[in-house]
Amino acid sequence: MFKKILIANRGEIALRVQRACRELGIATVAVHSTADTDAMHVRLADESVCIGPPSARDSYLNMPAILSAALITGAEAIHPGYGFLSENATFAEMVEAHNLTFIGPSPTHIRMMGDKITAKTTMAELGVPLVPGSPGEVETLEEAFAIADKIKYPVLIKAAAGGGGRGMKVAGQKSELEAAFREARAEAGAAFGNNAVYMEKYLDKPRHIELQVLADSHGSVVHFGERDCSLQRRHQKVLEEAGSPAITPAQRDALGKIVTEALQKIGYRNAGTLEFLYQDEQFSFIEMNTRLQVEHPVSEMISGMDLVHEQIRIAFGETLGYTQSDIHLTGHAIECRITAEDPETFAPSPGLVSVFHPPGGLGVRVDSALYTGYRVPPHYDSLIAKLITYGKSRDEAIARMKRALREFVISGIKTTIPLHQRILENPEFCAGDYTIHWLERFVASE
Ligand code: MV4
Repeated sequence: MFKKILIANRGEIALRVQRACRELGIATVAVHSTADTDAMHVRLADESVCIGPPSARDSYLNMPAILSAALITGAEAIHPGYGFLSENATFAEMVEAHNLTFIGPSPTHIRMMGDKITAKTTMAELGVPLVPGSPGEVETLEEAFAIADKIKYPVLIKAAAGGGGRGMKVAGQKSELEAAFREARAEAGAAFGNNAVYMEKYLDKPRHIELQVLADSHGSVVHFGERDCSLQRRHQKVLEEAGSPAITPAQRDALGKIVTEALQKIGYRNAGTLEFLYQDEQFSFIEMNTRLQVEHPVSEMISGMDLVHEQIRIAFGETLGYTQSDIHLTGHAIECRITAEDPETFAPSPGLVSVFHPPGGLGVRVDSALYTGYRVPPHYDSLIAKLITYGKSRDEAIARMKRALREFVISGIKTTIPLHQRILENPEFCAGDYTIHWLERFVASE
């Protein structure tokens, strides 16, 4: 096994990876910006290296500084966490070029899935269902009109380099297509330096359902069921659950079989998540994420597996050592993402945490890098804690979440705990009756 791993991240996910390393007997190297000198991930690591000033560009995205930190500390592998460099194929290549191991997929697969058009054409060839749309890039307005006539309005123009909703334009009818096409292209070019766009039929009330997979470097691929991530605000996930209240075990098994066979055919390795839209009993693949995701704990809770532990073993070249029939998904898990934001206006609320008292008890997990006296810096993502509850049933997980949210004390800064409390009191949420539009309407109606 690796003796030492560098964790190229901060906050709760840096702690999450450190915990897995500690349990595997692997020493950890933290990297940090000058704004994170007092951060928990620095305090708990075996060693730490300052890699630059507060701006993420100059620190957590600074590839030469991170590689140097790995080389001077004698780390053998780098875990990128999520965000930052986690889906940067060039970084993965640089890691390998320095004879270090990137704990994640191959640069080729990161690049393949980073281009949404290549991701979709690859999956389509492998028999994964897609939304009706353009077979690839839409290069001209004439082409756009022809495809829209075929798939019928409303249609959506998406950026090939996009994802997470950036650079998307809806055309409800023919008269709106020209503007949507031009705007999507211009925005994609400006935001990503790549103006390639594609087109899909616009689904008006889907759920966002994603499938968690793991693959070893010897051709074994398994899945851990789905997560329902429909509760989002401005393309930011707010609450996730495993499994989806809308999916039956038979649907899960059928989708899991298609996806694991597809990934085996392309030789995918390490953790991955396939995103689907689910509407009218149909799954449509939209994107694949080639990293560990924020919401991975809900899959861990229902499977009893440590996904980070598995990522590290896989990166070292070990075999999974189990098959799909060894994975038993039981019960239900919910994650509330708690951010340092005003729960009504969503204005950022960094600053001094005067009291941090996390909840506990049966079926409660808190992934957070906060502590009493910590100052939440203004430079990074506002996620400060993930509260995860597990129950034998969805109702039990909900009851535990309400109880845990009442116990949770974070003073000195504003947090979204009150928003989560209101969601959990809502009859539609409790009935599992929601789509990707539910949360925006809920927030607006309050
Ligand atoms: C869609 C869609 C409707 N129809 N594609 C937004 C982010 C990106 N991952 C995909 N997105 C969407 N793609 C088709 N063909 C609606 C969305 C969408 C969305 C998806 C998941 C979760 C929240 C969302 C909020 C608005 C739009």
